[in-house]
Amino acid sequence: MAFSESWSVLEPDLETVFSHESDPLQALADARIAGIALRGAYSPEQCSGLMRRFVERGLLHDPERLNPAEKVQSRIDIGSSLVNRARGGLAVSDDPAENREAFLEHSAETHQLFSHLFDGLDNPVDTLYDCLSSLAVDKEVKVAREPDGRLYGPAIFRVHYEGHAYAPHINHVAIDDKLFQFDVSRFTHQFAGLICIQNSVYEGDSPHAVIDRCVWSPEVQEHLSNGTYHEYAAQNKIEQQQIEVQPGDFYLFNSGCIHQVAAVEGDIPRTVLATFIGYSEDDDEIFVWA
Ligand SMILES: O=C(O)CCC(=O)C(=O)O
Ligand SMILES: [Fe+2]
Repeated sequence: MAFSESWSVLEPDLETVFSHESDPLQALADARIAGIALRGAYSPEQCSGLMRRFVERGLLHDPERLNPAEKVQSRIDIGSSLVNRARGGLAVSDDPAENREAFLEHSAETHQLFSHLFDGLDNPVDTLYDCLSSLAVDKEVKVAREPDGRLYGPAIFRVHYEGHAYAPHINHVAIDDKLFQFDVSRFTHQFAGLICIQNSVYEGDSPHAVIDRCVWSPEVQEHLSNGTYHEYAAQNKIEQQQIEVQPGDFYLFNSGCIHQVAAVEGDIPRTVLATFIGYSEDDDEIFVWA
């Protein structure tokens, strides 16, 4: 995969994106562009409404009642996470088949939860899928599913508290996670598609995703594993693009490129609605999951 000279495009609206790129998702797959942002895809008022809803439903701590001495988790997830359930901290067993079953069961519960969680609000998951569909050329965007029709969780809310950071990493179900027992491992490329729900503004600043002009390779992996990636990036003058977003903005990047998010500071949790996206040039389906 080669980068062209034009490492750019974080554009405000669909028209501008398409005037630059006739097939924006292919441009992302080729890592010719850093990412795409569709500003104001979901309304900021609805974002605040969602945060209140999570507290009302007991899914998040009430920020008004938080006891500073009480240590909260550094991240709360609302939804199902494939990697966490199939391989990571929420795996139920050493047996991949059992983990697969547990993930698909949890995903069914997420579909059930999301069927009423947004009552009276705009459905942000629908908004995210609409954004993706509007960018897809001749491909159909759908919730990821196994050959027997069972659905993956459609998206996840990730609520990040003080101290939470993402060190430089990639997300790719085949290359990184080696989850070959799942149909999503068939896709060549993996993207991350998100809606910013709340920024953790602290002293006027908030952390945002930073995408490096660097696709995964075994050499890069060695630096990621050894903790020497920052030196490697500096030595090789790897360009970076910060995707600065406001509540309601949809953003999309190639998660096979090294990316990171700096640590949250202060009491306002950085909250996103997040998905992963499977994309192949020669596949007319685009699968979305979390
Ligand atoms: O929160 C973001 O903007 C990106 C987070 C991320 O890289 C991930 O969840 O893998
Ligand atoms: Fe990531």
